[in-house]
Amino acid sequence: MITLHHLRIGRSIFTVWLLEEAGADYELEVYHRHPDTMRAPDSLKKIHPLGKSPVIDDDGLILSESGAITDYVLNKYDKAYSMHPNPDDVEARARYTQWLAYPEGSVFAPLLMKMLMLRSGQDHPVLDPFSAAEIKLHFDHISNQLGDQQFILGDSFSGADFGIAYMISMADRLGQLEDYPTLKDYQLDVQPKY
Ligand SMILES: N[C@@H](CCC(=O)N[C@@H](CS)C(=O)NCC(=O)O)C(=O)O
Repeated sequence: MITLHHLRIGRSIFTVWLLEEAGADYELEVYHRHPDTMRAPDSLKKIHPLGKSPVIDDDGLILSESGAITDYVLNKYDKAYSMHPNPDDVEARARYTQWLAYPEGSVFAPLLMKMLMLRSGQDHPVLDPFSAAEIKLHFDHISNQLGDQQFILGDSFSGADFGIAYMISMADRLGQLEDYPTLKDYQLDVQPKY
């Protein structure tokens, strides 16, 4: 059985959603952030040296990184390939992998910069314009990819939607979606209902 080491509040709620959609057999081990520093407790480092969440333990296989966890869980549970492309379809698989890696690999960093600047309550002459330009670049790109499709890779929901949904929800919380009404609608369409 999978144990999800789930830190509140953060991206591992999207891993809970993944496990639910995949019909996986799982349990939660819940952790809370330090109220002042907002960092994870040291006990998470006993599970994985980075001490970050999500981390899963599947009968001794310890796996971090939300995109890798999505890939693993769907390979294991989505045998009908309803939420991820069959590896025999090499091009579809490559496009899917690109959109699986993109949120954490490219979109998160400028959002984190923005979040830390808002938390500091100070403008920064270098980081502010850089993060604003990067956020615009990435959310224009996501918005163009989405177009009038319901999901990021077309008309059916896939593993790539979990990471994209997390970035869009974070951007919304940071007040960055005012120019992207379709991304606000996407959020309402794809968020978990439980
Ligand atoms: N790239 C990693 C990021 C993991 C990560 O930074 N998780 C945050 C929670 S949203 C965390 O554990 N932060 C606690 C800390 O750094 O102390 C992934 O995709 O899972």
